[in-house]
Amino acid sequence: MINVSAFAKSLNDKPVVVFGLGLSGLATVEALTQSSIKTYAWDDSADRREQAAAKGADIKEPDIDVLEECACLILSPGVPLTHPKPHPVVKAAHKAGTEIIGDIEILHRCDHGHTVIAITGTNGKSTTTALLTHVLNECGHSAQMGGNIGVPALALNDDPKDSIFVLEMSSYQIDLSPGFKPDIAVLLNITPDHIDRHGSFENYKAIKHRLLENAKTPINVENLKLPDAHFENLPGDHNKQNIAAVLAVCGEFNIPQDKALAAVKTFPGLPHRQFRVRQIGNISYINDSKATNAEAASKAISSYDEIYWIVGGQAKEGGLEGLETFKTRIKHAYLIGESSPAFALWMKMQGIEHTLCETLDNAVKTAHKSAHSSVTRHPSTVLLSPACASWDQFKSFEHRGDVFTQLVEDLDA
Ligand code: UMA
Repeated sequence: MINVSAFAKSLNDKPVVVFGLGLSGLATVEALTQSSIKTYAWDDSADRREQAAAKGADIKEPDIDVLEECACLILSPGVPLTHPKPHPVVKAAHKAGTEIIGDIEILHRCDHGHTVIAITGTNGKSTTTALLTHVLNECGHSAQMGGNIGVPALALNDDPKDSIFVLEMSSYQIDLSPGFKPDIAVLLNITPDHIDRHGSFENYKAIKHRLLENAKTPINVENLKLPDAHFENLPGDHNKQNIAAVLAVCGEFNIPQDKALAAVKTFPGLPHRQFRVRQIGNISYINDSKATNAEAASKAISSYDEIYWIVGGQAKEGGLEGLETFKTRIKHAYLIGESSPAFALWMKMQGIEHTLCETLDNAVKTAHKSAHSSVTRHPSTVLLSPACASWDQFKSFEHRGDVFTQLVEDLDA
């Protein structure tokens, strides 16, 4: 847990209010109350409110009066700041003249002394964050990962002091970190995503670029020469961009390239990102549930041939646009979720054979059956790479990937 006493001092004895008590909100409450900061907290879920109360928060719905009393509103990244429209608590904070920040801004204001590397981009940021953390640790440094990857920033270990913080930053988190100045910032790529939350692609791009502009050492991977080496046999969705980013950061720590590349080769990969769940005969079952848009799905689809593709969910703007390039790799598609009517139309236009399966359970069983009854003897892949958000049928992409893994493990060999 991060010691937030420096942040506490900056508050001049005023309380703060935490809105949204998910992973990051609850960790924030814990860090704040440990430093004896008077903390109001609210979540629409009663269960979450109870958890925050147990950590010492004062449960109060933040109306204008509460917000006027507070030094700042600490907002969860999942709560709309500007689009599709500001959450009522955001409007109330504006009226009260109360600053709105997120947990990573608090980390920045803590005078913690750790070197901070922030990684952003539309796709590949979790893999790069995990890969870089792995490589730094293998090369004699001490590194921890946090942020969007699932470990809230304030839940990182403050000790040892020489531990490097590698933070995956979503656009939502950057938006809530106006003063955050990382030592190193990495921008991997930008393609349209999260337009619903940022209003336009221009706005989304501007937010991502702000991270680079505020960094002491900015690294824009799109301007780097990508490595020539081949890494096709590594687990996970490694690609040249991840590796270029890792090598560039390692250069800042004077880590020799050959040492960094040797460490890249021992990276085990991340679950839900082109993770091989099982092999039955010459058929691989791949969990790529993290692919929540077409661009991310293209990484997996371009990596395999003879694909039995499970796709669909809550569609992003543009749907499957761009994936037509890979249609010859797809043997059959199995459509799930609310995007099915639109995706079926797209499949028809591309001449891709498809089956409406509605649920993941149906899709896994049907894909398994057709892959095994196929007359070809080529290696083939049952691939969950949905190109969609998961929220129509699942709690999260992790939940969707876990369900897929269980279904695959339950299949008869
Ligand atoms: N809430 C309300 N009222 C509302 C809206 C929300 O009370 O009107 C409450 C919800 O009940 C919930 C909380 O606010 O309890 C929302 O929490 P959250 O969605 O911000 O989620 P956390 O659990 O705090 O997780 C966040 C990140 N979530 C999002 O950005 C949506 C996690 O990224 C991150 O791992 C975690 O902090 C730790 O830093 C997840 C994510 O989906 C993986 N990120 C998006 C992505 O990768 O595309 C950006």
